[in-house]
Amino acid sequence: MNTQRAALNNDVFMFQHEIETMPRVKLAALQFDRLKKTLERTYAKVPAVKRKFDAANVKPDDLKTLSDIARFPFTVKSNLRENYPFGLFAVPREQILRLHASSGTTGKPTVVGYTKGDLGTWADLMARSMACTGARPGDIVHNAYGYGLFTGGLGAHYGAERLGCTVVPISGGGTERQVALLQDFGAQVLCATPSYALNIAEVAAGMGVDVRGLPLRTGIFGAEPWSEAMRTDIQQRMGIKAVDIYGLSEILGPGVASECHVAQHGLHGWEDHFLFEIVDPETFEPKPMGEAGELVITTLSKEALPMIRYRTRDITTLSDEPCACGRTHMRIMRVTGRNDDMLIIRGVNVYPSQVEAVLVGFPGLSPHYQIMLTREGALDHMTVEVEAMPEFTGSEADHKNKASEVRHHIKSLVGVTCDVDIKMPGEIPRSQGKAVRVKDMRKRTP
Ligand code: DLL
Repeated sequence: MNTQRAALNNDVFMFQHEIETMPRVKLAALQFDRLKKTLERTYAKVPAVKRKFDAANVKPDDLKTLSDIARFPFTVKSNLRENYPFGLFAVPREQILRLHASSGTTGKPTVVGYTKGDLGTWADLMARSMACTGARPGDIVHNAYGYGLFTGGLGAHYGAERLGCTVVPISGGGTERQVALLQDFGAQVLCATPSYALNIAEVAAGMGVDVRGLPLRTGIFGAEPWSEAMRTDIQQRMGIKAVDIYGLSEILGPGVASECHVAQHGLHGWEDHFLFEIVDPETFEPKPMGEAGELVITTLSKEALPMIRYRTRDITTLSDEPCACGRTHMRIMRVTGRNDDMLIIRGVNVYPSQVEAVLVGFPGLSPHYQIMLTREGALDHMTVEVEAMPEFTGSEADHKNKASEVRHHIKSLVGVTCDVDIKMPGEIPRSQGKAVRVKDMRKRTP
């Protein structure tokens, strides 16, 4: 193991070296074997899934090659709600050691469960993901993901312990205290949503603390869409490497995929545990490697809650190009946004992260923004509110000029016409977890 490690880039430390560098042909064989077993078990144990397969006239035996997965029906979020709370579990409730849930905006929460085996797999995959981002055994991990029903806090917690790190289980909020503990304990690794990391950096600056002077080295940021511009901004402010991590509770929680600190370009999706597909979000036809569409994931090892072709609603592309780090698992490129977060403004499709890419790093602006949606007659209207930098002490006319400059950039780079309102520092609400980027006031206007 050590000699193999030494043969690779010195910088590359892998938590599960043999698996992470497995030749793709072997990986596909492992996937086929695990997929077959997952289909058989789910069909036998989950009546709601059996009914769906039967209605689609397909049986686990119909899987002859990996690409036959396209014959099986999708699972969507509403299937979890219809079977609330435990109806999709494939094991007796007594074998479930942990529940998590996401609140959602309407109706019942989505409930997910884990067996002892699932919790072990999750800790392993999070340890693998964290090592991939550059965390090392012995590091102090300041974990500012929320603890509780959200999977972020406990997911990162057990992964960091599994890797051999010292965990500071601080959760989100109490930002001045976060800064004090980052100073006192000297954490090397920060786990947070990117928007909360920005909040921490800002509060630190207000307290006269320069985060760049602290031992912090790596930021493991995810749970919400963020742009390359935001990465550059956070890296400069905090003097760290900011690395993307992806996951969703229905599939596992964090640790489904993770960027490597070597390339910082796309997230290695852990293919020994998940099968990734991209489908056209309208026709649901499979899309070839490299084409954008909706990410669909099938679990290959989950015991409590196996998921067959779960439609994530996340828009991205897959890449099986070799990576500089030596890992062979394919990469999920940056998730630009969710299907259901896409705004249609006067016929133009817009993701908030595209607007973010224009705003962050724009001279005179701070990276705090919000998108307000209103209705004017029959037309939807978008106003982008963004804060001026504290140093930008222009007159009202300067603010107007800046707003019109930003409006032009959004028009030419994103293609949408909007208003821009430059706010004073501190006027945009700060996030402690997943940032609320869009305020939809259309329902309130007649
Ligand atoms: O957000 C799990 C997680 C925790 C991931 C901590 C990473 C770090 P959910 O609350 O179920 O789970 O939300 C899942 O969040 O479908 C995406 O839309 C979005 N998301 C998660 N990670 C990223 C990312 C957790 N790196 C939903 N980039 C997913 C963009 C992300 N969107």
